[in-house]
Amino acid sequence: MALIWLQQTWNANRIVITVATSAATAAIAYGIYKLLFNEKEEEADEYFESIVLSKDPPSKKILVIGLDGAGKTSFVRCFGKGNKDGKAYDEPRPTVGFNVKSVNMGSVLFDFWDVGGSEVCRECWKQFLQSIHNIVWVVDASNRERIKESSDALNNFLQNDKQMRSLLIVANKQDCDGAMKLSEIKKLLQVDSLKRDVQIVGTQTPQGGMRKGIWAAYNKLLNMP
Ligand SMILES: Nc1nc2c(ncn2[C@@H]2O[C@H](COP(=O)(O)OP(=O)(O)OP(=O)(O)O)[C@@H](O)[C@H]2O)c(=O)[nH]1
Ligand SMILES: [Mg+2]
Repeated sequence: MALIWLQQTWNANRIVITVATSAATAAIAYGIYKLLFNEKEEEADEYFESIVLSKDPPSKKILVIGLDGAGKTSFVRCFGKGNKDGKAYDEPRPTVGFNVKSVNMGSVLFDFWDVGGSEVCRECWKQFLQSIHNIVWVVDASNRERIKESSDALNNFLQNDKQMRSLLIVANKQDCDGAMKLSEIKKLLQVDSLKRDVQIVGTQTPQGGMRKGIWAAYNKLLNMP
């Protein structure tokens, strides 16, 4: 009896030891694999903390337009060094008229012309075309109901731009449930056939929340003709 008990205990212990050894071996192998082949991806500097500001950089004038509530003012506010705790601004109010924000981004000074998106303001968008280099179109990626309105407003507006300036589409509110992906937004905005440089970036700029895509947007704007 005692012999059988001893044998069973010995067998059970052997199983435990074998499982523990296998787990430890797998963990060590995974650690070595991560170390050798899976380097940590560099996180984007969404707060521009690594930017070295220069004196009197050349300016680039950007027109920021799109439907009301898309997040234009929120997007523009994300540019500039710092504001990591998000306390610099209150919840944005609808823009009546326009705001200009000049921000030193190191090798370039961005002049953002952020114009309101209400129907009245839309009438004025074309007045800003004269002096600007690039156009940013902000769209609320979480609002399917207004995507057709956004597409119509964009394509109507672009007819005024005979210089065919480069266009950056900012698919904002990617943090929201059901936000449309970039390929879908591009299709629904009907920009694939435009005879101009069109780029797109996904962003999120919630008030006081985690921002994303601003670093990517900055790099695109920097390199746009
Ligand atoms: N969840 C979420 N909310 C956002 C985001 N960006 C902006 N908002 C909110 O959307 C609302 C409208 O943002 P604004 O930046 O004022 O939009 P706008 O395009 O400037 O609007 P107008 O000035 O009226 O043309 C505000 O309540 C913002 O806090 C985002 O990425 N995610
Ligand atoms: Mg605004």
